[in-house]
Amino acid sequence: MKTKHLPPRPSGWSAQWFLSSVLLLLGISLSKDILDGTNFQLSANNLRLLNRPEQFHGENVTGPFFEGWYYKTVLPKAAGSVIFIPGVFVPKSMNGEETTDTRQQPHGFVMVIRDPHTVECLYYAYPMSEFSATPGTEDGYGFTVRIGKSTFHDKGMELNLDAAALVRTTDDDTSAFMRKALRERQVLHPELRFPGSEEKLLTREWPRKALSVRGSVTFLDSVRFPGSKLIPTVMGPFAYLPAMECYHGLVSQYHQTTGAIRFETAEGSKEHEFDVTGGEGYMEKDHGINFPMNWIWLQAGSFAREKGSSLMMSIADVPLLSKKGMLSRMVSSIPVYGSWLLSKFHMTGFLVTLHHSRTNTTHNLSLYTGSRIKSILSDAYLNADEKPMQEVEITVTDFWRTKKMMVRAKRPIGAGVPLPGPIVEANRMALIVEETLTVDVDVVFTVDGVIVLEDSGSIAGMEVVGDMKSLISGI
Ligand SMILES: *[C@@H]1O[C@H](CO)[C@@H](O)[C@H](O)[C@H]1NC(C)=O
Ligand SMILES: *[C@@H]1O[C@H](CO)[C@@H](O)[C@H](O)[C@H]1NC(C)=O
Ligand SMILES: CC(=O)N[C@H]1CO[C@H](CO)[C@@H](O)[C@@H]1O
Repeated sequence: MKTKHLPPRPSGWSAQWFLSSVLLLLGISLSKDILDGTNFQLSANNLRLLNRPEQFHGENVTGPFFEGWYYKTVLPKAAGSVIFIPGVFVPKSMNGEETTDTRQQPHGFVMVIRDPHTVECLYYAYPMSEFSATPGTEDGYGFTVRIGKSTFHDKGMELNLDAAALVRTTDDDTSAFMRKALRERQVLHPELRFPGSEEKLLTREWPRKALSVRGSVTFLDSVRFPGSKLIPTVMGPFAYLPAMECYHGLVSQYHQTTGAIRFETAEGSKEHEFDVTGGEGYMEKDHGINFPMNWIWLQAGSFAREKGSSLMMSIADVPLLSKKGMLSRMVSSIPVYGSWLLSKFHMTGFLVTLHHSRTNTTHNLSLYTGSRIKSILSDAYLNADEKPMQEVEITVTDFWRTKKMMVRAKRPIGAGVPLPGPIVEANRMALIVEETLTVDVDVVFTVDGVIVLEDSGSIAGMEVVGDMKSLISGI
């Protein structure tokens, strides 16, 4: 007779083992910041604003903390784009140490980048007393952020940025960033080692100009991300974890724009004016304590055939233990295996959303929907004008393998604008990413082998940051 009546010990044991591992992991991710002794308030805000990714999450929060709203406006006929990033940065407490470096103090900022007529990222800084954020009332969605004399909200922005508030990037900062960007490119594209290639691979230094910005832009017919209980934001169920390092929010997948943006010299004469009536826009945001280690981010609208469609892809190496935390110090102190073990505590997360305008559907091929990134291929070559180009091809399928998306992004190397971001190790805002504003993107999206969208977007934005080998090996 076979003894089948007793629950077999080994599997009972492994179920317990499994359960406690899951609980341990959950405990680690929930409590790592509590163990760090910081950002308790941030976790509380994250839970309170679970369904409101567009809102300010920094009320009463101690540093390190950052939050930024990304407003992209594409000019009519996709002739270029202008991007505004209002936000706030709070470094971790310096224990009374004094600093005269604005980017190392708590401050509000507005970053401005544009193409054509590109200049270096204009960085307007304001004391915290000139930053305020209020939740909107209308259907519980609206929000307003005021920085200095400018206002940013869900239906547009009123711009009034004085050249006097500009803070320049230091030469040290610039050259440190250039060296890092070059190193990363050489690792990713060893095939571009032809004579003179170093120079061709370099990030360009853009002219510096003291400019003021005035004007206003109004958004029409914003397409929001359709949330639900399980997927309250584009982060999906991850939105319920209150202590992640970085949260992403999709505020407007697509909208149309009216208005004008005028750039002036410090003396007040017109430098350039962009008419944005008939333009298109997109808005997302980020907040948290740190950026991911390595990431690819791509956002494309302005599709040639299916106007109103919009694609967002974000693939990032996400640490599960904060580097300075007690647990990661404990793990890394384990002899021999410590640093290897610590390197296992990260995962490659990805968010992929495609709003398809003709069918008014948002397709969601993010990690939490069970989707898979089949491949990330990258290639670099010289085009007919001897200009170095980078091509990144990403293929994603959904859980049932019925939906398939192939995205091919093509961008000129070294034509992006270096942007500041929070650098936790340095406890300040410093150049962290080069954003390319002139990316061509081909998308083929099929359902059950039938083509739903086959189109090309232009004036897309793209960032490729950090160790791509590690990112790709994690998928
Ligand atoms: C922030 O602090 C103020 C004053 O202590 C308090 O009234 C307010 O409720 C706090 N806000 C949050 C979100 O905790
Ligand atoms: C698209 O669908 C959403 C609901 O998911 C609806 O609120 C909106 O009005 C629709 N837009 C159009 C243009 O039909
Ligand atoms: C497979 C899946 O869960 N897809 C969902 C992704 O998120 C969008 C927006 O909330 C939903 O509409 C999809 O059903």
